This record gives sequence, structure tokens and C-alpha cells, in this order.
Amino acid sequence: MSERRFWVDSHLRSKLKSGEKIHFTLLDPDKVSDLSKVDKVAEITVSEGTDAFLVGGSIGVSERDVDELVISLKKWGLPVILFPGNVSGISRHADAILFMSLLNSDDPYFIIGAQVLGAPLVARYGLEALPTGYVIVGYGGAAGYVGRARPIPYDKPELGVAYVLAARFLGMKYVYLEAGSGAPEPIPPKFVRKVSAFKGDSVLIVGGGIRTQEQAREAINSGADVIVTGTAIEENAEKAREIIRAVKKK
Ligand code: 1GP
Repeated sequence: MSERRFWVDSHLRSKLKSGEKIHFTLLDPDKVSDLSKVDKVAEITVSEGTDAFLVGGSIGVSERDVDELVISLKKWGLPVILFPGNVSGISRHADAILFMSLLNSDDPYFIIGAQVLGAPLVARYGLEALPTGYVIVGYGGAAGYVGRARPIPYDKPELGVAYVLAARFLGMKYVYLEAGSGAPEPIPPKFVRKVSAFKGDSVLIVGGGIRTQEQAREAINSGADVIVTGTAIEENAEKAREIIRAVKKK
């Protein structure tokens, strides 16, 4: 276990309390084998004010790959948060973990099975667990396919509302609305707006398919607390600048 650098939950909540919105830069260990590319992404995103690195992916992720990526990101001084697709996504070097249950999976493994297998590692490594209801919407991508989810249609926000309420009543402090990495369209603002009205004290994370400053801003204006971007930054690290600025704009 490495020395604790952050209490991530209180760090993020104090930013939100001061009226700031949050941006997470997602890096998938399966897609960024070249660590010099990681440095470039980090340099740009840190200089623009991204708030944390999210590390994870749905397929082809070994614990060793995650360790290497986490270690290379820690030098930038921001929280490194695990976003695990499975038990192999847990690294002792991270600061925190989105301890997620894929609420709309049909497979108990992704609702509670993997969590039971991973929990002893989270405890042994001293990772801060951020209890997260993970809900797949629309396209779903690899996360939806691998996680055997029944994605909520974009035109059924009332189902999203029911999930966010269930997540809150189960004590989850974070709810992640996921369109799937590389989604052709992000979750519609109307959907985010309806769901966010019921989020209570939970932190609403929105990701999947956000590629432009307009889309990032629309999600924020609709009530998202945290915007996650992976693919857009992977394809063109410079793209991060306008997206982060749009999230941070007051
Ligand atoms: C995927 O929500 C994240 O889990 C980010 O999606 O790669 O489409 O930005 P993108």
C-alpha cells in the first residue's frame, strides 16, 4: 500500500460544493500501451485543469498493465481512480476505486459477484472505495456487451430516474450514466436533466460519446457533476482542451 495522498470523495465534493464542475480523463490500459503518449495526454489535461485520472477498460486489461499506467500517472499529482471492468482492474498503486455495481446487468456477476472477489483486494491495498451505481444507457459499447446489460433506451429517462433512486436508497454515493466508450451519440441532455433532478446528494457522472465542447457543456447544464472523456482525448489529445474548458466554464 502506498502512502495516502488524497481522500478523493471529500476532495471532489468540496470542489462541487464551491460550484466547480469536474472532469475525469479516462485512460484505458488496453489502448495506451505507449507511455509517452500517456505523458502527452496528461500534460495537456493537467494544464487545462482535469480533476482526476480514471483508469480502466472492459477487455484486455491485466493487473500489471493497470499498475504501470497508474504509476506513470501519479507523478502528475492528481487523484488516480480505478474504473474496473473486472477484478483484474484493481491496482494497489491507485488512490481510489469506483466500487461499481452494474445495476442494469442481467448477470449477478457484474452486480455483486466481481465485487465480492475484488473487495478483499480493495481492503488489502487500502484503496478508498467510492460506492457507485453504474447504469448503461443507449449504445452501451463494450461495457454494455461484456457486462450483459440491458441498456436503457435514450427515450426512456423515467427508467434512469428509477435506477438513480434505487442507487441512492442502496447508499451509493455516485451514479455513473454510461453511454459506452465511443458511443456515436452521448446521452441526450433531456435524459440527463430528468435523472439529475432525482440525484439527491449523489454525485452524477456522465460519460460515453462526449467529443465536443458543446456536448460536454450540455451535459453539465443538464445537471451532470462529472464529465468523463476517453475516446476523444485518445484520438486527439488537443481535443481535451476545449472539452475541459467547457466543463470548467462558470
Ligand atoms: C467510457 O464513459 C467513458 O466508459 C468514456 O467514454 O470513451 O466515449 O469518451 P468515451
